[in-house]
Formats: sequence, C-alpha cells, structure tokens
Amino acid sequence: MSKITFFDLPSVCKPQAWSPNTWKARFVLNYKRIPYKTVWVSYPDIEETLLKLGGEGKATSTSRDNPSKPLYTLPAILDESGPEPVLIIDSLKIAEYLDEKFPERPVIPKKGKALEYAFEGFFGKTLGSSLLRPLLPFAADIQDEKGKPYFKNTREKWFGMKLEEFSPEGSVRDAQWKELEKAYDKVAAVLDKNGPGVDFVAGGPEPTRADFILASFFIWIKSVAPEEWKKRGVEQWANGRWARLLKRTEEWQTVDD
Ligand SMILES: N[C@@H](CCC(=O)N[C@@H](CS)C(=O)NCC(=O)O)C(=O)O
Repeated sequence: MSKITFFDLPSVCKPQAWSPNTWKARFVLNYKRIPYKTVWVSYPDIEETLLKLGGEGKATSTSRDNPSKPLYTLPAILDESGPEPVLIIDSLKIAEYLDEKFPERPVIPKKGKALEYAFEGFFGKTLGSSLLRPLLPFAADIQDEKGKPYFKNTREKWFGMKLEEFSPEGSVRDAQWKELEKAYDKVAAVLDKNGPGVDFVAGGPEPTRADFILASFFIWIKSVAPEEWKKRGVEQWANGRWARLLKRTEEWQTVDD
C-alpha cells in the first residue's frame, strides 16, 4: 500500500495547483495511478517543512541573491510505505524514484532515456526567460496570503525591478507574448519531426515525462493568466499542438484539493 504525501504550493486558484515544477511531479503520480495525499506548503514554510522531514543537504539549488544559501524547493514527496520514511525533493528525482518503485507505466522509458533527459534542458534553453517576465506578475497575484509578500520580494530582488515593471501593458507586453509564442514554435518545429498526428515527444502512444514538462508549463500559464491565455490565443499556437497536448493529458490533471 502506497503511503505517499505530496508537497505542493497553494494558491487562490481553483483547483489550487498552479506551479509548473510541482505539476511535473503531480502528473507522474497521477499517470502512474499512485494514491497520494497533498499537503499544501506556502513558500516561506518550504525550508522548515523539508528540514523537519530530514531534508538537510537536499536543497535543489542555491538562492539567486546569495549563492552560499541553499534553496529548498517543491515539489517533494514523502514515502512512508517502508520501514523508514523516504523524502525525495526535485521533480526529476521524484520521477526516477517512482519509476523505480512502481515500474508500471514508466514516465522515463528504458528506451530513449538519453533524449528524455536531454529534453528538459532543451526546453529550458529554448523558452529561456521568455516565460518569466510576462508570467511572474500573474503568478504573484494568485499566491496565498503567506506566499504573496515572499514571492513578490524574492522575484523583485532576483530581477532588480518592481513586479509592475516586469510586463507593462501595451507594446512591451505584446512583444513579450509574441516572443513567447516564437520560442514555443521552436519547440514545436522539433516535435514536428515526429511526423504528422504525433502528439507526444517520444513519438509513442503514451506520454513520457517530457510531455508532462510541456503540459505543466501550459497549465501554469492557463491557471495564473487565464485572460492572457485567451487574448494571446495560446490554444491556436503551433496549429493547436499545445491545446491537443492539454486535452490528451487531461486525464492526469486531477488535484485532490
Ligand atoms: N529543479 C527543481 C526546481 C523546483 C523549483 O524551483 N521549485 C520552486 C517552485 S516553482 C520553489 O520551490 N521555489 C522556492 C523559492 O522560490 O523559495 C524541480 O524540478 O523540482
């Protein structure tokens, strides 16, 4: 019997789940049909929560403004099905752990592993910062009360500007969305190499973690900025490829809110 707790970031959205990084892991749990329970942890409580569960030394990176300070992040899972509880932090490590423990319905298939691993880097490089400037102000708005000031202060510090300056309405914002669409078109151009009618990155009938990465970011955009989502016609981008991906992964977009 699986006894897994999934740590996710709360929001005022319905359902609450909004973070692209945590969605990457939630998708894996849902796809593999592993029972779990969500515990919602606001940004300022992440470090304390994970340290209490034995997360010491498991920070995924360091703080942008203080490279000597470890940065504790979500997603994380706590597996209490064995004799000792196991805490896993980081969406990729979670996918690897769950594939090992629950080999059915793998999300990192045995064949083509190298490309599966390379995809996340390619995605990150191609989308680069195009996603952040237009989306972060919206992500700030949907934080819970506790997370709001933390999100605003940290992001303003990282970028050295006020949230209001990230994506001012008008020509600046319009250009950012055009740039974002163009960056996504570059990803689509690579996926088009799979041939017509193929929706998933690895080219097979089942999704892999790469598809969940893509879908997670679209869920992020759609949940934090629903008006922009409509206004910018994201569902029409890349000949509807992204809308199709969301449809085909809908089954695994459930949240135990
Ligand atoms: N590589 C990590 C990245 C996780 C990450 O950056 N998570 C963000 C939430 S989207 C976080 O927890 N940030 C903590 C903070 O900003 O203090 C993963 O894939 O799990």
